[in-house]
Amino acid sequence: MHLEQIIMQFVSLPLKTPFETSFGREETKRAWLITVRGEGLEGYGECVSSDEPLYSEETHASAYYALRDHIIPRIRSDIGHPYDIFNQLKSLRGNRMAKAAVETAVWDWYAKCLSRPLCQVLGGRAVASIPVGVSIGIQPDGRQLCQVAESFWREGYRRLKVKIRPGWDLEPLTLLRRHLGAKVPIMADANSAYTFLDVDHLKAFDPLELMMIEQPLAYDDIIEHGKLAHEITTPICLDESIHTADDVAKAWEIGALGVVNLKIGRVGGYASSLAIEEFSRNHRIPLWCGGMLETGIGRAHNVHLTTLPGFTLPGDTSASSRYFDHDIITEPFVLNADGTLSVPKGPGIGVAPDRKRIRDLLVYEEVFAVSPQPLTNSERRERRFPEIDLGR
Ligand code: OSB
Ligand code: MG
Repeated sequence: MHLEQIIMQFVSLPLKTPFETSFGREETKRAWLITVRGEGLEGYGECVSSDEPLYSEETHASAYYALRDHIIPRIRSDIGHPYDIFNQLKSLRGNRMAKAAVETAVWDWYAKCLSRPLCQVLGGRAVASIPVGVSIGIQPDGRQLCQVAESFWREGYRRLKVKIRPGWDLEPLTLLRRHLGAKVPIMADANSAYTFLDVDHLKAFDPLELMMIEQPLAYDDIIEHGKLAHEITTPICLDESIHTADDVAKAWEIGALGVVNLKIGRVGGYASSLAIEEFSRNHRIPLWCGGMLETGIGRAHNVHLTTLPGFTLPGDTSASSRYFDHDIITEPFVLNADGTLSVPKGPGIGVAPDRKRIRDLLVYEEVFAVSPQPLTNSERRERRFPEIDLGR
């Protein structure tokens, strides 16, 4: 099978409501959409980089340069299997979100070449739908948190994740627990807002019976997460700390992790995601699929991945309407009454980009030819650095 073209499109679309975390507030979703073309078919991927290097090092600008100068030039046109992409890119350090954007697009394209849904090609279970939860940003006050959380719970979401930070943690969580009762699965996500010095404060969360606390400490504080796990009863879930299956294995070995949040972009694509799913399944570590406020394209990838048997808990892949008034796919994801999203049935990711909507949201576009042979170092260096305006 041969790839001919890779297209990068940068889009900007308003979020329905601002999303606030311990890093800051997001009002707009901006993302690189990747289209790969060949054999008369197209595959789609989305880069989950951010405006600023707060959640991870990767930004939309860093992803652009990584893709243009290093990733796309290494991709050869002849593809036997999407694992080829992982192998062609593994000498490049980091830049996992940028790599995943292309790698996931190639998996979609490959599944379409085989006329099979992506979940089948990935080895997922033959399920019609996947149970999902919702991630709730920091709210102006506890009363509003209770309102928002209750309405998501009534909609059918299977678990509620509450963003916390020092000054917005015990009080609103206690209020919410009282408001919804003991049976509602509630968890908290700190996005690294605490340090091990906060151990006594974090211990005070124990009576809330949270499902887990996600990434309480810094991304590189694996040892401290291990120490914290000995001090608190709330299970620790790692997000920002996990970039590879090896990271999961090491964190597991030292007891720093009780649950894994897997984001395809954060771990560099499907090859790495499948290794993490396998490790978690073999070690019976609860696993769920995280989210990065993706458009319908990235969301479809999350849904297909979540059909794998290792995904034992509802993830953050909510319906399109939770984020956008108007998604960029022709059939947005809707929440079924039983708190699930349906797995699209068509070939590949099974959702189609809404071309008119994308044209309306488009900030920048660039088309690359895929070379039969990877470019040499000097050919890569000779590439020009055009001025680009991402519309900030
Ligand atoms: O920490 O899981 C996180 C969104 C952006 C960056 C980091 C995170 C999140 C979310 C939202 O929690 C998950 C979603 O609804 O996509
Ligand atoms: Mg998180």
